[in-house]
Amino acid sequence: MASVTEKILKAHLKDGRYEAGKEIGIKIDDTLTQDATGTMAYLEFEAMGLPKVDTELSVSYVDHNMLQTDFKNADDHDYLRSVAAKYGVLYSRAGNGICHQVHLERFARPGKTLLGSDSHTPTAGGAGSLAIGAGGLDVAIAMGGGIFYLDTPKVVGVRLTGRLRAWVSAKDIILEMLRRFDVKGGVGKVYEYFGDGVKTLSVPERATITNMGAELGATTSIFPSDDVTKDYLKMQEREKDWVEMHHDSDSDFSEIIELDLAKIEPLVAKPHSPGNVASLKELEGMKVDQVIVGSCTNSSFRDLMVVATILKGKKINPNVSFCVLPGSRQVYSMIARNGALADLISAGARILESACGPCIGMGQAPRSGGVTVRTFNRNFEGRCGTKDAKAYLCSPEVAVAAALYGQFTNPEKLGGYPIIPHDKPMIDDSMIVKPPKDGSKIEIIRGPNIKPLPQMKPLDDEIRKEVLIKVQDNVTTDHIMPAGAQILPLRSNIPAISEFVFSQIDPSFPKRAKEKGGGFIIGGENYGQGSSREHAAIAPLYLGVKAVIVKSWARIHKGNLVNFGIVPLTFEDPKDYDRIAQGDMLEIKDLRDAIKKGIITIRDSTKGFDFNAKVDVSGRAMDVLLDGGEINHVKRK
Ligand code: MIC
Ligand code: SF4
Repeated sequence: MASVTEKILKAHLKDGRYEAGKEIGIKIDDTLTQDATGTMAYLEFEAMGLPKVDTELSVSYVDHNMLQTDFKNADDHDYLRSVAAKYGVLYSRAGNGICHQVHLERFARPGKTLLGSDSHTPTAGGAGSLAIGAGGLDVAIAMGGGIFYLDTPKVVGVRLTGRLRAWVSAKDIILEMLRRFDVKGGVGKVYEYFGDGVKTLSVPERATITNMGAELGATTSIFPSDDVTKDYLKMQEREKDWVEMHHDSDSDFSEIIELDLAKIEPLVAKPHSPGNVASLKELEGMKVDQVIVGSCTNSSFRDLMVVATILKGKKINPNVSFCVLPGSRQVYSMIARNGALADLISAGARILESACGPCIGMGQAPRSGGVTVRTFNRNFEGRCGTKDAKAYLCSPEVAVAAALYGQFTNPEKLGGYPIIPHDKPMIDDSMIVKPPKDGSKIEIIRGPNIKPLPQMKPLDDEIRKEVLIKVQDNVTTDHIMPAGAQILPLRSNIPAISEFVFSQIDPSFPKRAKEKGGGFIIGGENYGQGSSREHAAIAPLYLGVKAVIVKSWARIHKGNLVNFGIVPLTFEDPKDYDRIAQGDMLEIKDLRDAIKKGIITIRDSTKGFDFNAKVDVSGRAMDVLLDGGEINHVKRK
């Protein structure tokens, strides 16, 4: 008797005992990378000195760094193309679409494990894959056939009953989950959806839910693999990838959440957190400046057809800038062939290429203080590129109503709910380049933007350094290592990108860190939530950060710190957080011994008191820390 999650994890178990909270090692069948994290992941793979990837399937996508304002992003694309050919990785070219949407269409397989260097990898859970986001180094190790370690999650069952009302869609289901559980409610958990309501949702709708499950802090989210999954795979000409997967009994879940789909109403996440969810009713009448439909959460054929069908014969409000980004080339070609694209264009939509684009601040930044309404999954302050803009997250239905009326409006006002055709997908994988059988002769192309990885040293036994910065609860990796059109092109150049660490919160951080020869970061609850970018660990490491002491952690970021030899510490008594200030001198002695014991006494010599912090990591991670990071650890072994 087991949940789908447990069945997949146990079938892939390579190390440890399956028991909630305990660390296990699993075999990874498939991997995905995207360009913004991928350059680093492949540099790390190269450093391991292996001749080829050792997975069933590895795909490298280009979808984030698409604005080519100078040589940098194009250099990165060339590097990724050549490295994929050399090591046996499929290469999805720029223009083929957003990694998660393309992966769902062309590769996601029920019952398999997928590890991706992007936090929204759980999108594939919509097709019954156990899909997890991780740092690039974890993915590099998995590409080499290595084990992926995680804490055995609690499996929470989410029982869906009933059917969504007209004008309410999958996005509202995940926003309802976020309304209830907020951005750290899912830490240490997998949300497994089940119940009668599941069959009312198509695979892309399920994927909207598992995608944005990342915002709950969950390890992943998953749907069963049923006849709907089978039909979807059949449409994608991949019926052979289908296996049926269901949980056996309700007692397989550690807890059950009840969601009556008929009771869900249109919801909106307000600035500046995906967990800040309100009913659309509260916002009706509020003026909006920009509306964007796209991102890996809501850019499927279904989503775009809803928007295009509503807009047919209508015009966008003259005060609104309205943009659409199809999630994949497949979706793009389908709406082009069936005429929906023409309907969007004549309504006044600005059509952008199939990519992440504005979701990661690559263009379309709203005006100063503007209100931007997006079908995306994250609305952290400044992420859209305009620091004082206010970003709201909602369904395509709510977005299109706002675009037509120029203000938040109940989409019911639009009349009858559109009927969406079930067009057969256009299958054309010609933008996915297959690697040659023997890639050994291939020369890797390294433009001047590709800089080698920084060297890592074994852990010091004594540290006497200042607190370089003290931050609040729920600090995201977008705060630690911002993205956007200016900074993202530096992802393969650590010295250059490190100049932007904490630039949203305190632009003087990099200079101070260098002047002081490194030091400590103090954080609150859920430190490092959001993206999987390991640059939020590597760049602070480059600036000399030795340890980060917080009240609680987000999973992926904590793993990334360990991978790069920065010690993640947790206050034993969270009240000690209040006693420490930026600039305090902290002293640690016998650090190597303390790591093995799991507890450290730290002296604040400025204020003259001692406090304890836990080294809350597994025995394996302790060894990694002692060796000064995973690369040294692997080399030593
Ligand atoms: C994001 O949505 O924040 C990103 C950009 O896709 C990141 C990855 C990155 O920072 O490159 C993510 O979600 O992991
Ligand atoms: Fe791209 Fe946005 Fe999805 Fe991240 S969340 S993968 S930036 S579309």
